[in-house]
Amino acid sequence: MLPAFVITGFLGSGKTTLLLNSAREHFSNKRVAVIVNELGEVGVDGKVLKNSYSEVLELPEGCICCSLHSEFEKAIEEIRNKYDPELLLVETSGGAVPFPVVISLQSLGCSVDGVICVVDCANFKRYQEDSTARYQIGGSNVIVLNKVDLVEESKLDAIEKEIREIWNLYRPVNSFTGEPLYTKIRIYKTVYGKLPKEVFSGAYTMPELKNLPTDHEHKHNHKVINLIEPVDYEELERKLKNLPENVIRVKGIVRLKHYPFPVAVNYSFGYVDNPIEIKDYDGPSFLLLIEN
Ligand SMILES: Nc1nc2c(ncn2[C@@H]2O[C@H](COP(=O)(O)OP(=O)(O)O)[C@@H](O)[C@H]2O)c(=O)[nH]1
Ligand SMILES: [Mg+2]
Repeated sequence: MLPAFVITGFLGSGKTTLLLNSAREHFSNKRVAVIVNELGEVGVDGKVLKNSYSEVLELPEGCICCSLHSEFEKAIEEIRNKYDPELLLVETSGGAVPFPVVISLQSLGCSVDGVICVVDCANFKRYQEDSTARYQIGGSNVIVLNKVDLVEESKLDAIEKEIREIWNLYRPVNSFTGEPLYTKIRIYKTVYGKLPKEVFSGAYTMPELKNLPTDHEHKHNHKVINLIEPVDYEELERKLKNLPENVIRVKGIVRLKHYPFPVAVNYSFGYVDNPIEIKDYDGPSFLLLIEN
């Protein structure tokens, strides 16, 4: 069986960051394949991940938990035949719930050793009312409280308490036996997705799933802005910082004035990240805006 981990969590919570900062170093001697599913027509995370992982398969547009189900299964088969990985990491889109992904993986002979939900502590309030976010928490057995650098210590305890309550309520249960999918969770607090190796080395058992969420919606709109001319980075940063509240996330690959390489731009909930060079990118310059 091919061991697999599913990385779930809301838009901008830090899933790709976790794959870049944590998972890679723990498996430096293994053939690791990554499947990444992003909302939006053009993948950004895939390009960034290719800087660190040799085998990255992107599934842009649509969501692997619903509309892209068969494409996802095809992608797993393709990656296994072509690359014969020793480990598979799947980053789901921020709008996906993990259960159907777990089922697909299991039906294709992968052992799902962990479902890791990355929680954006700085924006926890904004999405705690969202059913997708609750199912993401309930369907996971490892919770990563990320971005703890942006919240006060006292608030973290309250977030952790609330996560445990949500997890208890939203765990899927086997409808025959009434047994919940997971009997315990582990909670880690971190910044930039840095996790100890133990997160990826435990074997987590997963009984057969019966109850799947039905009231899960995809509410985010997105639009793509194509940039014809190279842009001035400071001006771009200023514009990003002054976006209207309903724009919750901006990602893109942009050519800059006075800089030799295209860069990946990442903005979430008011924060602009340091741009990352994408040296071998020769596609168009664009920004993808995701709106609430
Ligand atoms: N301040 C802070 N920013 C973070 C942390 N983790 C991730 N980020 C930033 O949050 C943004 C979204 O991260 P990303 O990994 O792309 O999120 P994803 O959409 O879940 O894959 C990026 O700009 C990251 O650099 C953290 O612990 N603290
Ligand atoms: Mg991502």
